[in-house]
Amino acid sequence: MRNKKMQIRKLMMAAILLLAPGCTAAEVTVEGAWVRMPPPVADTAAAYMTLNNSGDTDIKIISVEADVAAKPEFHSASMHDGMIHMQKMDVVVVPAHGKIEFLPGGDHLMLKELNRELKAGDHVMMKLNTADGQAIDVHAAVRDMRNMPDHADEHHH
Ligand SMILES: [Cu+2]
Repeated sequence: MRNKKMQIRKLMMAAILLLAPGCTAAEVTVEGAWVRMPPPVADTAAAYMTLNNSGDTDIKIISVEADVAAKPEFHSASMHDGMIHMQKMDVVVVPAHGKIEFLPGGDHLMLKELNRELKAGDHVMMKLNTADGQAIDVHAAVRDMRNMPDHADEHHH
């Protein structure tokens, strides 16, 4: 009797799992997004965030939009001969059951052609468009890092 009950339960669980999909909810979640306050004259600012993918498939981000910049783009940063080289990433892959981190001193989202001045506490809205047609909203606050001690090791632009 007990076995039968278990079996029915298992069947019900399976049915629920089968009904659930087509699941349009984004599997990518955004963590700790922020924008570094640029100097007043700058027309670019760097944004940082961690993208987590809880899904079974890699998610490809193929374009970015931002309310404060005409040309947001992901950049990879690498060190050659003591100099940081940046390269535009046409596609950002968030690996299945993994994450990709954009952190100070490393890869970042560059907000190019800012359309207004950014001040500490301002909110920036970004949208990441995936190859499979999802849009991931990113909300980030602008932070003034000029007096932060941990930023001495940085040489961005
Ligand atoms: Cu850059």
